[in-house]
Amino acid sequence: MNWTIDAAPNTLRVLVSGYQSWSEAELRPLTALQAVPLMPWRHEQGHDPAFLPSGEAGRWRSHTLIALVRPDGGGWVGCAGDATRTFTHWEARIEDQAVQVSCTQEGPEVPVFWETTTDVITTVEALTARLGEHMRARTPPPLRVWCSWYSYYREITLEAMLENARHARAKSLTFDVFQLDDGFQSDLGDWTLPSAHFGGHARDLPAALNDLGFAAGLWLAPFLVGPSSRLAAEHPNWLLRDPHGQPLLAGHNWGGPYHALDTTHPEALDWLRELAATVRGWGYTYLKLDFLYGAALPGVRHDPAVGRAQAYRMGLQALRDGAGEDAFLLGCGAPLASSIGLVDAMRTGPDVAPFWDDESRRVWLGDATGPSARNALHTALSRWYQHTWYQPDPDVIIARRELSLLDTAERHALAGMLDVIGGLRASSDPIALLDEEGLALLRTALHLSAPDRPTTLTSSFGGAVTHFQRGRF
Ligand code: 9PG
Repeated sequence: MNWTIDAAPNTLRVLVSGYQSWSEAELRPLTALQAVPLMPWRHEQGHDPAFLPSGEAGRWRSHTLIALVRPDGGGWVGCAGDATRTFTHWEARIEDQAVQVSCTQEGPEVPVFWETTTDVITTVEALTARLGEHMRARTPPPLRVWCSWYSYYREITLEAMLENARHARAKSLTFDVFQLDDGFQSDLGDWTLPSAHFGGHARDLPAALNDLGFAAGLWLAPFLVGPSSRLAAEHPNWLLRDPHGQPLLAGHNWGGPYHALDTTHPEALDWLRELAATVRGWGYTYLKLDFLYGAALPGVRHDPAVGRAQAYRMGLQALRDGAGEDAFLLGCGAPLASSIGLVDAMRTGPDVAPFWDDESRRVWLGDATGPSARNALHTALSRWYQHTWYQPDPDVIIARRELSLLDTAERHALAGMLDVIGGLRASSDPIALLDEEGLALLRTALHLSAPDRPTTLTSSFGGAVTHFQRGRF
């Protein structure tokens, strides 16, 4: 499908949404350049390798949603009508001083919306809300989570989890969940085997956390498989393949490349269901399901009739089935719109880091998907409308002064923005490292303003009523 827009290209801005949690979402002049990482080995982790930014000025690619905005706030909005089986790809480009927009779909053809509007913001909210009609019911109020990643990283231990939970209780910090992140497991895929340094087993944590008054949360990258894992050795036929029949390289992290599960393989789906049921049985009611893009990569699948979007959805459905309807699932590194209805919350930006910006990587290497407070805020704010799809998770605040390069203004900006974005409130600071100022900032960030978010989208900023449904947050 193609449309020609009747407007001077240099008067327009373009809104793009990004493919997955860590991809950049932004509003920019249409004539500007959409960045693409100069390192090809970074493409799988931040982008859809089958629909990368073009790297040409004046040519913008977006998943699910695109908008072109005139200086008066009016313009044009395109939005997918369904994201459960199909990826919808948009491109806006300048050709002969005119603006062309095209839409292609990967998967069974589904309807798309294309609207001309006097108010882009309202139309974006209305069309994306339709896509979100099948979102899971919001769990009121948004959860407040302590997560081990942004201070302990892979060095987390059972004892450090408990020590922080004890300190949080002693200081009456209002966390709902204590979530153990990456580092407890022996390898990607070998989730029930502990790492050498963890000092115990992940199954021993939930009861102790519950005793301290917190729900237990666990990180998994359920679609990834380490090349040296037991899972890869025992079930090589469950791996997504490249066109040469080799296990597909699904990205580079943890000191090397890794593979992904083929979620069209019935045994792999059974294993996923069982994995989620197992950790639920250990007492984890909150699961952070990370690197979910792995199941949606282009590759050769057991069932070639199943497309990428659908394969992804099948894998996520198996995890939901295993975890149970009442488990709280947070998606991360995940194709965004394709997760609607299966997750409760979703990371809507790249990782926060204890520094503001990484200019060398963002600007000079063309990669704004890397960790930094700036990248996290920029992308999560550019996805403001996605609260009708899931609870947004803008990632953690950092209130500590130690082990951080953030200055006072930056720490406060990060904490304040979480309240603006709404959704999950999270922190990762070792509680014992916080001085009085840090504790005060953390308490402020954990406080939910009410209402957290509008829940109905009948707002019209053109002079009519702005209607927020209050209560039930
Ligand atoms: C654990 C972390 C934390 C964090 C997640 C995710 O592109 N990359 O190589 C890349 C690596 C790690 C990463 C994101 C991107 O962080 O967002 O909260 O759980 O995994 O390993």
